[in-house]
Amino acid sequence: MTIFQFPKDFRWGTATASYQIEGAAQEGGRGVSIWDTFARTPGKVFNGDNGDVACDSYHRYEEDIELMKKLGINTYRFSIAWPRIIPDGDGEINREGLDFYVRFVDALLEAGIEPFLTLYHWDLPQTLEDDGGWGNRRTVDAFVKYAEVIFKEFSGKINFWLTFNEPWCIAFLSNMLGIHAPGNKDLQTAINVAHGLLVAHGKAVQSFRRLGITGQIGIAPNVCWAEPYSKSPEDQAACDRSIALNTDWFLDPIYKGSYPQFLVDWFAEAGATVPIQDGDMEIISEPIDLLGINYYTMGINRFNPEAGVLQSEELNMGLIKTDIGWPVESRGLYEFMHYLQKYGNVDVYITENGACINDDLENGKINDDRRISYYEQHLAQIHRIINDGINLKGYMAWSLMDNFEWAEGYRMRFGLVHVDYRSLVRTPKESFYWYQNVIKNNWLEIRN
Ligand code: GCO
Repeated sequence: MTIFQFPKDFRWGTATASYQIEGAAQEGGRGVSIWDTFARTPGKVFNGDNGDVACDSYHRYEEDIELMKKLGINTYRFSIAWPRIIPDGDGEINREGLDFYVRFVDALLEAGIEPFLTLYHWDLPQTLEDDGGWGNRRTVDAFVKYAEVIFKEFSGKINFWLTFNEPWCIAFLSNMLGIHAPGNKDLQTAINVAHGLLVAHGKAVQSFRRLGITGQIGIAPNVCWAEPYSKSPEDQAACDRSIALNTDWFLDPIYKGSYPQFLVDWFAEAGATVPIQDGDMEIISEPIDLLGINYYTMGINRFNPEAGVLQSEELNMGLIKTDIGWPVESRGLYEFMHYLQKYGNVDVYITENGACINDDLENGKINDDRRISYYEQHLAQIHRIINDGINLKGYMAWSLMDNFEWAEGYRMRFGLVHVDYRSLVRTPKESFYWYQNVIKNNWLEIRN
């Protein structure tokens, strides 16, 4: 048996996102988001599922907070639905929507749980998308206005802020690969979206400073770690492109004030350019305080001219996979955290990490041992990373409960708590009790 002790002030948490758990889509004055529209478009989401009801957390948040208390987390990451705050994107403020989050944040604080707030986890007001979305500066300005409403309302209560969750997904998964809302399939559109959201991020951080808001602010990219299939320079270059498009494409502008040139050149070959306006890079590189990192899996990649715009093909290496098909490989997290040191030893929180394991209730229990094993491996790496002197300060498991898994609908379950989508009954899984124990001890015991 091996014991890994964690630092005294380590943050243990879970994460969720508004559209995935709230439901109540037509209540409280909420406007329509691009995910409402996308989910209603035939063929986009598995089984035609949508977030109209989801986990009904809009009504059941007190029950959810009871679960968090039982779990023992000291931090909870959640996101605010912009269409609840400004239903048509940049018009009137909807006090009813704001009040919902005031009640929620107060209840978290009352429970002794630190709220970790994400401003944008993908539910863009549809009106803004109709007018060109993130590629239009109107959306950028509307985001800053929305962010300022939230900053002012929650200053003094929130100490941890994130502007955007997974910029690669917002830009490329949603606008080049077409898998997420709004579902465009165009490289230039994706690059425009990426640039628009970076400018929005920078402007929001500038407002945060100007308004003297409490706490620290940053952004949460998702990591794609990739290792080359062979020693050939082509395979290594393919991996470099995959890694860089997820992280460097966003973090270089923020930390260095410029895009990674090798990718700019690569995209130029494909006929796409970044629509940089005067002053943009100064805005984007406004210093931030922390980074959120979302990590799930890694790939073994090779160069293949047929493999999309990056010509980087992920190979099936026969590794153990979670039920969504992602290889279980914690090593990529370790490697990536060292790679990240090129930006300096910045404060990092793992803002998402978890496994899709679709085990269901059997005799009133969910024996999700494969999820426990996934968490064990990743927490062991995190312990190693901290021991290497890297400023990794907290860990948020994805997710507190099963929820709407975007294009996969409800069939893919990532929760520590099982949700019966008919009755909306919540049942803690075995992994919940396992995590509860880790948090209580502040150490990880490896079974061997
Ligand atoms: C994400 C997503 C989550 C997903 C999770 C599992 O940020 O990718 O924030 O919403 O549910 O990653 O795919």
